[in-house]
Amino acid sequence: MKSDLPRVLLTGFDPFGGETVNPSWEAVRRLDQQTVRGHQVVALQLPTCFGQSLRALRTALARYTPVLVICVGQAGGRSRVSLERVAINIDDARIADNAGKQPVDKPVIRGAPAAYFSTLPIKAQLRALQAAGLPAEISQTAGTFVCNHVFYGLMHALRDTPQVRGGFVHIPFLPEQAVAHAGAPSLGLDVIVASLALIVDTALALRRDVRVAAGATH
Ligand code: PCA
Repeated sequence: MKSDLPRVLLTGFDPFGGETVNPSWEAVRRLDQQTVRGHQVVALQLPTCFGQSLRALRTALARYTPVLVICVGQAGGRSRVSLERVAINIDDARIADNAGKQPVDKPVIRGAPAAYFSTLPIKAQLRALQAAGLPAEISQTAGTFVCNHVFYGLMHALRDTPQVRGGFVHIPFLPEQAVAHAGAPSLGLDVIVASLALIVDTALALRRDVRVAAGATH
């Protein structure tokens, strides 16, 4: 499993909230062991559980010593691949996680900063996706459930190693999931996999982000 190539760690989650699949795991597992710009991709599934997910992520960071980490999660209801800008130090669960835990207004990490920014070149990634005809957006919130929890814990873990970049990407439902959610948008797995491959490629190609407006008024 280990090669001499520098590694990229991609994570996805197990199904939660009554779903039988999670597109984040379905997508990242398709990139497992692929080589992108001289880097080996390692895909890891995290449990959709507060605490446990972060422990699994920290173990993988120590085991694989990746140079780039992109965590991916399902955001049912979103229509585009969402490049997350910021992780916040709060757990506030609207539903129980897969272990039955439902923290309300608890810090992810006590005493740690209020927020961390993604260290991915999200604007360049947005541009690359748009140029390839793949629907994408910058998102100003990763929510307050397990995805934000993992994103925050990742950025906290990487805080003293700026050469290791990290961030989070939310993806829509797959079409087969959207069937059960009237009106919910979806993206096919091939589109999601192609988007993630381009997101990895762009991060490895660029050290610095580009400056293009992609903010929101609300
Ligand atoms: N999405 C959830 C957690 C796991 C996942 O895939 C979230 O957005 O928090």
